[in-house]
Amino acid sequence: MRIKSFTTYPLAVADPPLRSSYGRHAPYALRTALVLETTDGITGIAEAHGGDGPLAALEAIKPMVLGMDPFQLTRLWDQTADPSGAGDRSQTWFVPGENPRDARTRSYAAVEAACLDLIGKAVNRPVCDLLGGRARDAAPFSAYLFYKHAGGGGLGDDARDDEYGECLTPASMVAQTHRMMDLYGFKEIKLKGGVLPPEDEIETMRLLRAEFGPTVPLRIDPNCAWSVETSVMIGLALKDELSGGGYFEDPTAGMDGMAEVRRRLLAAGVDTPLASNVAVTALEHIVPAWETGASQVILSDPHYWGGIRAVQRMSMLCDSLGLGVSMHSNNHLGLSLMIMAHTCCASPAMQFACDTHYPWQTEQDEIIEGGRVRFVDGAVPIPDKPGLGVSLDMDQVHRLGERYRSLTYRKRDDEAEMRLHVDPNWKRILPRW
Ligand code: GKR
Ligand code: MG
Repeated sequence: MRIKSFTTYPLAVADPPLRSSYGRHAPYALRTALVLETTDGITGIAEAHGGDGPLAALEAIKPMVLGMDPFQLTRLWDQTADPSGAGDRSQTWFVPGENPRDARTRSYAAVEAACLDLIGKAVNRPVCDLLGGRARDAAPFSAYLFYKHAGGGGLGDDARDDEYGECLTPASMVAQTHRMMDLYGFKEIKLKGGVLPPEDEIETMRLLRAEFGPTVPLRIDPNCAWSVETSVMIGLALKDELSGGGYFEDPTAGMDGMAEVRRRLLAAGVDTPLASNVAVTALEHIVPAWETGASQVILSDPHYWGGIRAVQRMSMLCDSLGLGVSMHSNNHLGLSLMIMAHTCCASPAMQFACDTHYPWQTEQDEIIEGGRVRFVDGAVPIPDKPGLGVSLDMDQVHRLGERYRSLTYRKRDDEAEMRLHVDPNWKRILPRW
């Protein structure tokens, strides 16, 4: 069995005007679908980061993939290695998917997922069962809350309904949470912070705890918007709200800043775990994060950490060091959701519910056949089907491709959206508070 074709499909997916310290989401998020076909006529599919940069990086490894035996993934990893090293893959300054230093791990990950999908189809087993067997049959996800402006995403005739409405106050965040929890059955909550002044975000977290109680773990992630001082102040203020299975994610930038926050919180008797998908984005960051105390929970991601098997390796390393493991997300469709679900089920140490942006996308933009993936009690069950368990609706893929080609932008730029709609002088400033 050899790979005889490699086809990429750029996609534009309607996305509401969500806010974070990066700025404001554009009306369409960018993704890429990859389809591999073997000489035996088996297809393997994957979803990856989008935009012209990640697309070109993926196309660049096509010559190495064509003619390849899909079982030889280890060799492909070596072949795609970047001789310049590029060890420092901190994402502090880049919106995820736009860090050129992740090009290798991102592109390899897409090919690996598509190869595992087609191998699963060849041997008639789900992907997570190919990787040593599953630790769980369904992958739990968390309610991923965002402050947002009014609007459901898309433009003009292609605009989506604004399912969650404007949410720029603590009280409206409670309403957003109720809706998302009711629709999906999530059991854990993550708030994307770094948007409103710290006192308003503290109030939001307090309202959430009062409303949902201590059995629903809470996390807050301001994407490094706070100084060490502010992070410590907020860590102290939210001591109770972040207890009981929650965590404090990337309050400040960099390994040193995170380690200092940890030291000061511990000295004040607060041992809330710090989590990161910014200071820690590669295997080589894990030991320093453990030694310095910069992170007690590491957020994996099968899209940019280097694939599903890389996440298995990183979660084993974390587990042996006594670190917790969770999973990061960016805007994505059902195909990525399935890659994330198989990854979670094949990684025993993943003890936190994974992040997902999936509730922010709609049926109209789904590219998998049969429509959106269904959640059961906040989790995605592994289907009793081979490979990733889903197939592509090519009409939808082409429709999202036409939309991609009609856009004036080809990369995620949340600052540009802020300047356009909110403040003509807006810049991402770290720390802002
Ligand atoms: O979608 O704006 C967003 C998020 O901020 C995303 O880009 C982050 O990568 O969710 C992410 C995170 O946990 O940092
Ligand atoms: Mg994060």
